Amino acid sequence: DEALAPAVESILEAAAERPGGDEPIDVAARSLRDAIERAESDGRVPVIAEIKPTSPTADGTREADPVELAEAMVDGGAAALSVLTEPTHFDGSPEALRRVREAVEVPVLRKDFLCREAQLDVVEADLALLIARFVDDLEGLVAAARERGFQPLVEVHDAAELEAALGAGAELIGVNNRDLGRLEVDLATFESVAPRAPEDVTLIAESGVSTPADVRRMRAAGADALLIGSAIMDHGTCGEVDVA
Ligand code: IGP
Repeated sequence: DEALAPAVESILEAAAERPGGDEPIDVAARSLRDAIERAESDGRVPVIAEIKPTSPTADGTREADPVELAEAMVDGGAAALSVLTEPTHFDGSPEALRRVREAVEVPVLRKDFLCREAQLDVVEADLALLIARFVDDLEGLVAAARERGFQPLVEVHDAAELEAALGAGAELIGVNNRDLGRLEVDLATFESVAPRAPEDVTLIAESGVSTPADVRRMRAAGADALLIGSAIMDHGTCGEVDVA
């Protein structure tokens, strides 16, 4: 197993310490699959636009208000949103997600490094990210997320993790083009993993999509939707990438 970047090690240490909620929450989730279908039928590329104040690979922190960003993203055509709730390296917060979800009608993904069931109970969201590499009992956490009404989105980076995600019952799978060892992005990651997924899985290409050519490349490789953070945060709109 390849070593993790030091920043990722420290994110995981912090995540292991983070408390959960006191009792299981119960979410009436907005369907990501419906949101993707709506975008397709309106002729928009299905984009999940991410609100990420900073990250281990960003230079500096963006100060913009999450709710203003969220509204601009939805106006710009985003099918869904992703909000970082990780506090130590991404400047995220559950409170930002709560405010965003209240302000928009599209599905909202909770982007974090969840490792325990009770950590699902911190804030309501439509989708919860579960990173295959970092979750010990993936099948258990997928089931726990569903019991609460969340749609689990399982993140993978290679064929073995894809198998683990499928074995755990994942129906929504994100292929992260960024490898958490060297923190480098390679769009060929999605291209190599996507063809191995069954037809009925919803596949999301994550990370490193920043130009219309990147969008076309991921769509050609079978992406049902694209998760885009930095490129949209830096342009303030989906307009730049929202081309077929
Ligand atoms: C967005 P980008 O390169 O468009 O900013 O990437 C998203 O894929 C990335 O933020 C991400 C992420 C994660 C962040 C993918 N998986 C897991 C935190 C945790």
